[in-house]
Amino acid sequence: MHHCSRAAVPALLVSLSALLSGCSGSLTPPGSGVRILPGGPLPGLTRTELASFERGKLVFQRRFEPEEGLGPRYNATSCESCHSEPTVGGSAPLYRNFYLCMLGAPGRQTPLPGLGSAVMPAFGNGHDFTTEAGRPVLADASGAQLTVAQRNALPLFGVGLFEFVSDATLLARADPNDEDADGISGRFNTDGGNLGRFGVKAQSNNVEVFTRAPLMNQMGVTSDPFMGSGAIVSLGRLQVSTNPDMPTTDLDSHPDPEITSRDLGDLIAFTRFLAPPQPIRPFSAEAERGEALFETLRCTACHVPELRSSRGAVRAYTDLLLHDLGPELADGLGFGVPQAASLAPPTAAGEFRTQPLWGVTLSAPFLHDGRAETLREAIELHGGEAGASRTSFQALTGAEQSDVIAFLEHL
Ligand code: HEC
Ligand code: HEC
Ligand SMILES: [Ca+2]
Ligand SMILES: [Ca+2]
Ligand SMILES: [Ca+2]
Repeated sequence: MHHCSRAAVPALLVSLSALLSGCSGSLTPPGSGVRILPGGPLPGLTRTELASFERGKLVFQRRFEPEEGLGPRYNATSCESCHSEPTVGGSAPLYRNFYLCMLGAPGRQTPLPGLGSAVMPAFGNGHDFTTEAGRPVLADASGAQLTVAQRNALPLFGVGLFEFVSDATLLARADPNDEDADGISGRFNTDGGNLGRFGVKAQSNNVEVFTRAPLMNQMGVTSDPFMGSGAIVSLGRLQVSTNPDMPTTDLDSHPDPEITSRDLGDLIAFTRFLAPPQPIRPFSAEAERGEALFETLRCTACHVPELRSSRGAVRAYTDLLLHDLGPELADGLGFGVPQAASLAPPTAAGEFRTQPLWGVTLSAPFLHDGRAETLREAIELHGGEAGASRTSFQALTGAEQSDVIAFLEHL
């Protein structure tokens, strides 16, 4: 790997990595501005919110020990283990991937016996399964359909703003039966009651659930809920080990809950108030041409540049809806209870939430399991509803394709 060719390195890191690799100056794309490293709080927070954000960052970075409730099974000891690149709150390289595993047919899938969710813990004791090169294999498969998939960590910069996008905004974009006949049929997902916004299948409604779930499923850290009936039962058990209204519990010797409500509140505040990545301004000439092509190719049919929210415009390049990207990407896991559609099956087994593209270049590798190393590969793996967009991309000249990539690199 020659780091000099990577336009993705944030400018604040440029001087250091240039120094180390001895190739100064060539890390930012020609004609482009400066990349400001994300990781800070949203502007305009109250003093109380800001203090909670700062404390929450420390909880996010805390490495839990078994004496503090880590485990008995876990994949990592801190949130930061998987959300660290290029800085706290970001994503992770491929080696942090974990497996999801469910038994049964989509729609009626259950976690493996003895596990509370689809997440496969790699560490700890008491497994009811064995692994083949790290891949889950049931000791007693007993004929049930076994679905295994991988996940690569998502970056968290700005995602808290999705809570401030109204249901009405999401509903207005849904077109489950493709009534405008453009080949694109986005539909919303729900957690069984409330509209989904979080997770690669938009299976979760709010940051609280998507904080308590990884605490439990990735780290084995139990917690008590804040929201009470505000967070509705997750029918398919999703990534939550129990009803999210309920406290999580486990069988280690540490008394539950294993995180105080103050620490949990601060942890939620950290994710909720992380500012989005700042686009590189001004756009280079290439990026400007690429932006126009991005629209011509109809990438914007799913990667909607801007959603309205009660905290202002959210320029995330997503509609937060589910789309079928074809059999090659489909993972067979039916999280959530998606909007009814005559075109699509009742489960989200073949679908994914449109991944936001703000700051995308900072979060390689790409796609839900990190199978794409480059942005170009990610685009070329779009099929299904995005097949026409991909074909149009492939029909561009090499220079035009580079313009599209340059545009993405500026977001
Ligand atoms: C073992 C790796 C790992 C750990 C540890 C981890 N995460 Fe994640 N995180 C992921 C992956 C992978 C996803 C996408 C999962 C999915 O939707 O299936 C994700 C998604 C999220 C999302 C949703 C982002 C979005 O765009 O919708 C939030 C919020 C989140 N994580 C917060 C946390 C918090 C808080 C912690 C610590 C309690 C944590 N994560 C620990 C890997 C991890
Ligand atoms: C039909 C909806 C749809 C269209 C059209 C579409 N995309 Fe996507 N895009 C998605 C979904 C859904 C994902 C997430 C797939 C996954 O995680 O496996 C995604 C993921 C991506 C990613 C990877 C992001 C990441 O962080 O992993 C890139 C880059 C991307 N799209 C670019 C484009 C470009 C460029 C176009 C136009 C040529 C385009 N997309 C058209 C739905 C769409
Ligand atoms: Ca525990
Ligand atoms: Ca449509
Ligand atoms: Ca316990």
